[in-house]
Amino acid sequence: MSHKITIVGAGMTGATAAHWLAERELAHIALIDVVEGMPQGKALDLFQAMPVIGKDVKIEGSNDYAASEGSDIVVITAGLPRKPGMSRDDLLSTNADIVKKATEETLKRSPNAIYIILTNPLDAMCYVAMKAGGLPRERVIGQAGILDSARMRAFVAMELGVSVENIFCYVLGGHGDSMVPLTRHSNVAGVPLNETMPAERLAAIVDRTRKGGGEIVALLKSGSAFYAPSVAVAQMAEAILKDKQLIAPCAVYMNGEYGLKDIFFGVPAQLGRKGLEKVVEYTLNAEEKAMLDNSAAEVRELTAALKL
Ligand code: TXD
Repeated sequence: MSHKITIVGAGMTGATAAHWLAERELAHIALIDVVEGMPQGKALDLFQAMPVIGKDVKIEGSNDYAASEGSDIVVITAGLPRKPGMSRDDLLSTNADIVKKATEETLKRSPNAIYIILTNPLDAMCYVAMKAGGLPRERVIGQAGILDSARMRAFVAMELGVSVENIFCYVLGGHGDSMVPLTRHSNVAGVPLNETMPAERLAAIVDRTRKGGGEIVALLKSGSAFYAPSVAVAQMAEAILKDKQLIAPCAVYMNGEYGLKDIFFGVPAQLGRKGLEKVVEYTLNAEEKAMLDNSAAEVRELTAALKL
């Protein structure tokens, strides 16, 4: 296997992403974290699972960026997670410094890497990574939309008792409470979503989706969601390394699409070996466009607060 993925931040999402990635036997993995011994311990433990599942993946843990050398993809999860009652935006300045350093240090050792960002506040942290690395927009992609859409799909599956595989939902916009679940573009085995249940049930699902991250933070008491966010990373990495041209909602740099410029924003993105290959533009009605513009205004404000 010739591919390599570095994950900076070996906490809940980082280590679980390593787990999903190793199961797919996609690439060798380097796990990097500031906590002494922790990435080494998790890497060794995960490697010791490989004989059982029969996957030949090398997994190295380190406190030193030297371990990231020669990566095709760098995943950045390093940062502080939300505590109950804390907004994603409270994390802005602390996490910006962490993401900047992680980008600079990894880029020195992997000049062609494609970056997948997870650290919150997500859309602003993608911007930090792009600026810190002087990267073209193709190479910085934020993970949020696959997760938010998967949450909506899961809630629809619970409601209808239908296989999750039959359910397609698209949540666009910023990764905050103003995200935009596009019910008109969502469907269950081809049947428009709004024909599958009463309007108030659908409205409840839209609301629960928007608050989906907070629901889990409140239940866990410490830390935030990690299984679903990290499997989304694995899906993105697979699409990139296998050049799948997979269309999935991701945070990407807007260059006029959807009438938006100079912010990272969740839109349907086609992923392949170049990273972002193309932004897919849906036809939106006035109400949908207004919801996206509202979400974009929030992201713009937060991005401006970075003062980059
Ligand atoms: O969908 C999404 N985008 C998200 C994002 C879903 C879930 C979590 N989301 C955000 O990702 C969350 O709000 C945080 O900003 C990050 C990481 O969440 P995670 O749950 O993985 O947090 P952990 O378990 O605290 O792990 C973070 C690790 C931890 O081990 C720290 O020691 C490490 O980051 N860390 C660092 N590593 C390297 N370098 C530096 N400077 C550093 N600082 C902290």
